Amino acid sequence: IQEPQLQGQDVGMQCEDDRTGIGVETLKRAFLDNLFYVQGKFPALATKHDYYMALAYTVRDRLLQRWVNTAAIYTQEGSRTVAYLSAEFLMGPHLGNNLINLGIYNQVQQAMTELKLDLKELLAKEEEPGLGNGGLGRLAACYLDSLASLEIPTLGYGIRYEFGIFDQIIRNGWQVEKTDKWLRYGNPWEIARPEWAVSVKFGGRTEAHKNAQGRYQVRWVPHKVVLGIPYDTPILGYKVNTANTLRLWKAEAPESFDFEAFNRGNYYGAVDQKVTSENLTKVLYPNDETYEGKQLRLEQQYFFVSCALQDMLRIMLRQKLPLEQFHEKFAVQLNDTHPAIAVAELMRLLLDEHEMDWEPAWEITQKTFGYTNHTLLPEALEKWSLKLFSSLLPRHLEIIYEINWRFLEQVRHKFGTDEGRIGRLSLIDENDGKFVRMAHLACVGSHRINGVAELHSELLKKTTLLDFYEFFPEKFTNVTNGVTPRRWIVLSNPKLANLITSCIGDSWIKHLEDVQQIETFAQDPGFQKEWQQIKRENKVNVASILLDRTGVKVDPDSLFDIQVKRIHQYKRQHLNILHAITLYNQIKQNPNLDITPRTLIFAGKAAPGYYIAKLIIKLIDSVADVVNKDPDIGDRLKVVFLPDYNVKNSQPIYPAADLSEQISTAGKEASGTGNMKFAMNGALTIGTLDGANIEIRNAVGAENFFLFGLTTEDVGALRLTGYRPWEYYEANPQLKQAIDQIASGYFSHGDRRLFKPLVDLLLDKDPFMLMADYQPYIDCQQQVSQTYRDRDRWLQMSILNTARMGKFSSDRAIREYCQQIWKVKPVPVQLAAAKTGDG
Ligand code: AZC
Repeated sequence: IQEPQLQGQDVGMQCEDDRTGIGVETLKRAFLDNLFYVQGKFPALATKHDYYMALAYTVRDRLLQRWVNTAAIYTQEGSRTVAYLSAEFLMGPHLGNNLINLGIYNQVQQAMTELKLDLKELLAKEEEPGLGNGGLGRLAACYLDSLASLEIPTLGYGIRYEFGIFDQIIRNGWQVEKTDKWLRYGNPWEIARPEWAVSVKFGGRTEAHKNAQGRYQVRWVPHKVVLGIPYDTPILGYKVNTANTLRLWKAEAPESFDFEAFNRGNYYGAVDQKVTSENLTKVLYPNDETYEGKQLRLEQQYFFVSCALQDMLRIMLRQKLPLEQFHEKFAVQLNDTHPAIAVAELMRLLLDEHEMDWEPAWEITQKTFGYTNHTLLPEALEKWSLKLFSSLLPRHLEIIYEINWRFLEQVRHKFGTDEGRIGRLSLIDENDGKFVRMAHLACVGSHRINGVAELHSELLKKTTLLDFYEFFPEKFTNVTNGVTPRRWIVLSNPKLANLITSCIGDSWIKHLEDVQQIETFAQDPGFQKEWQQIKRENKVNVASILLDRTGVKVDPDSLFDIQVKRIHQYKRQHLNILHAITLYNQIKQNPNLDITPRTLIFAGKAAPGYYIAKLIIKLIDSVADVVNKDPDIGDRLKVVFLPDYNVKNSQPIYPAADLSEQISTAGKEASGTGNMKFAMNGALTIGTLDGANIEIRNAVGAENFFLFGLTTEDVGALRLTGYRPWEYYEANPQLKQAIDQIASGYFSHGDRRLFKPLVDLLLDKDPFMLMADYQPYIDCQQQVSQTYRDRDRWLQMSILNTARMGKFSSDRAIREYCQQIWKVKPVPVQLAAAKTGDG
């Protein structure tokens, strides 16, 4: 089928009508129209969900005008485009964000009020697409927002998991996982594009054949073929006309019904192929920073990467661009190693399907890719056994061998035959079985390699990727992470946003450096009072959420001390809980103790197979149970675990924090992004010199940051000289008491076995050095409590934190990617230009 050529004059609307207008009356009419014609309901029968859907479609109509125009301009201009490849996109609810970016939040709120509806209630109805685990997936979402806001042509490519990250419930203190059926009631934000489906091959074998010119080529004869169907979601930038595309792929069987099997009388067999094909994109693997060597996971990775690259080739052909210009048309970013197979797949497409020679194909490939590493944890380094790899991707293994052979030749040329070095650099790990090392493939196949904070990028060069750094130092760079102020301030903390805007105007929303201007108000009593009032209202809001979801009543005037993130030993939620136990014991020993009242709030999911992480949740819940019920303690200390942490539930949390817990073992947290969200919203940080904490502290000033603990060098040195955790335990009565209580069943109704694995780990190996950092942490927390009592001082510190966080906008990060890695420029979209076709 010939695709029609898009003409500028065919798209766009001439006048404000019900699909584009943004006046309150127009919005009301359009909303009721959608309720009737899309949901098939009239107000008397409509549910809250119907109203949500009607509003979502009303907003989507307004996005579509911009989306279609954006596509038209990119097509007309053949714009250089960023392709962000990520197995995870943790987008969060779309409606609120789209209202902000369209600049129609207030009008829509008024329209709903006039219709006797509450916009907040409708926003709450949206089921978020939880298509990611945590850090890396949420970063991808912030980056899409900034790319659109900066008018950079972008395609986000990923997987349309039918079930995203599990819903967490807490039963008797334990995490229980529930399937996330986010598509159950339909998804108004996506549009399926079956006309752009592609085929993806798996398994089978390769064979040589002669092409038309009599040249030998390789042909891949697969064992099975799966269809990839793209589902597109518009990603609108903030107050611009740019609406980019998030393109997620769903797997389907090429022929959903096997008539031969059916005619043989095998009805179930007839649908079998459909079922197995669709399993491919059924569920997101819920592991955060540990890879699982599962076949289905490799299938998912190859599936979406192949779909994405084939889609890019289709776009090139449609725009009549020669394939030799692939790297000029697309800058492809690999979000960690999950899409690293793209290096071999692009080679295969160019060599086998488009009959290019090796050298030009390899040059194009290397110029196309950039690779971002997100963790130094060894258990996250993906490697696939040769057996699995060759059975699933036989042609790719051949290509990887060839890449490896040529690469190691260059290594020999540069360093001579240093077999140790060659073994360490090889794409094939032969130490203990044979594996394909995906990080090595990504490094060799990319022209840039970056970490996500200064310390992390330095450590990559010194440790994990040292040999690669020595071989091609020019590839290495750093881009410190950032987060979008649209979702994480404007949408999450509207009161604070309004206060800032009333003082300095609203330029800060696009240029977060401008928020610095509020520094002049840091000591202004009137401004401080309003600042404090807003924080208190945000805390009252979270207090009511906590009461509603956990039954625990907390005092909004207490210090809100919050740690929200995935549960991981290196993030040390258990160090935080040791502080809780210490405070508890101090009050028990001295019932009249005048301490700063605190509310400790935890939230986060544990990987379902990560036993110690689940036990840490159980410990938090158990300590909470004892502390919260003890009449001696009263309002001086409360501990709460808020279930089911996700983007939606996190939005009210950051604005309500007084203290942000960023207490990972130094050298383990690549960057962190929650640390940024908290500080932007005026929380002070208690943290180690790890990840982006270091840069946050430099930005806000050491005097406005609570620092404690071992440095990365200390951790290394201590490990070398012999770390003996039990010595800290023996020498410190407070620490000993806390550990002994956990061990003796004080928090577990006398059950001594329950927490034994955790206690043994801490006293024996303590791989994350809690014992060494305990006393410095407790001392630092004491300082926090003291400072909190000086309200003016605290408020000033809080204001200065927000004021100095400009650097941590994802807009800054994306500008750096554009300059250092992608070499791509903005392409502004004018609605009028696309209409008349004269742009
Ligand atoms: C996370 C890092 O742990 C976190 O420090 C960082 O801020 C975030 O990425 C974004 O860069 N890593 C992951 O989510 N997952 C993996 C596999 O690293």
